[in-house]
Amino acid sequence: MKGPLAVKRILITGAAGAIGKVLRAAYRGKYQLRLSDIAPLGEAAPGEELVQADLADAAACERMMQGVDCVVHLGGVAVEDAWEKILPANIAGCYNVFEAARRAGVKRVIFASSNHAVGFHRRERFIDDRVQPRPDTRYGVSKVFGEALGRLYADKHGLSVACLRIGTFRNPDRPDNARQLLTWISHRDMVQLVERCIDHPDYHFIVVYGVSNNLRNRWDNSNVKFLGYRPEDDAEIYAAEILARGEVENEISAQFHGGFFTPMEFDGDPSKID
Ligand code: 15L
Repeated sequence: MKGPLAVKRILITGAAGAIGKVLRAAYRGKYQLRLSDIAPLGEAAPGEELVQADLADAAACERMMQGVDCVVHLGGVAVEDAWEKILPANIAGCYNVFEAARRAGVKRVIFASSNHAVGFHRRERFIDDRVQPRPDTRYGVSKVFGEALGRLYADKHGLSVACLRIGTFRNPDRPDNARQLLTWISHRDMVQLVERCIDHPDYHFIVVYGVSNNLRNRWDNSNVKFLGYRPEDDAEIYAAEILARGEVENEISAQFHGGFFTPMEFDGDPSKID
């Protein structure tokens, strides 16, 4: 990063989505917020600027980037979808965001990656930030692409970049099934994690797992202790109740970190996936 980061204005892309809405409410008054989405964003509150735009539109990305200190890039398709949807939103859109940030002199980009970038690692393996990409879907491939772009823009252009491999951000208060005993992140932990990534004065390129303090967590964040992320919630208090339901996870899903994304369109051989 070129010089210390003093954050004034944050651009949140995908601000009308599930994570965006929660961050918007939590950061109102704390940062100057520029909120962008292709979907309607409602009325602007004091301290907010709203930009309705398509991230596949490079010129629109350049305009929304002016005067921004830090981007929280959440925009794009958030689940598996057809390539025709993933390509403009998650590939071209992600490129447009990083490139517009570079051109505008933005110092930091926090990219919402996903556990699905590494979804085909076996679940019995505890994985960290250095494991190879093993996407489980086209969506997962788009997250690997975004992480690679982040690495490029950090090394080549000096942007400070954090890639958040988010687990399951759904129910604010509790996990909903057995896999989420591992992968759940509560809303308040997500707010804390992104805030730490915004406020930390100096890092070059980091990969962080977005997960609560779950007893059954299988993702190692020891590389980013310096951020001071101290998740407050633990899915485990719901474990007995969830496991008593006796739900059986899909045979393929249960073997891999990516869970229910891994059996989608699956016609491979699980025994070959080491
Ligand atoms: C994701 O990346 C998705 O955006 C979300 O819908 C969840 O399915 C989550 O991963 C998960 O792995 O549970």
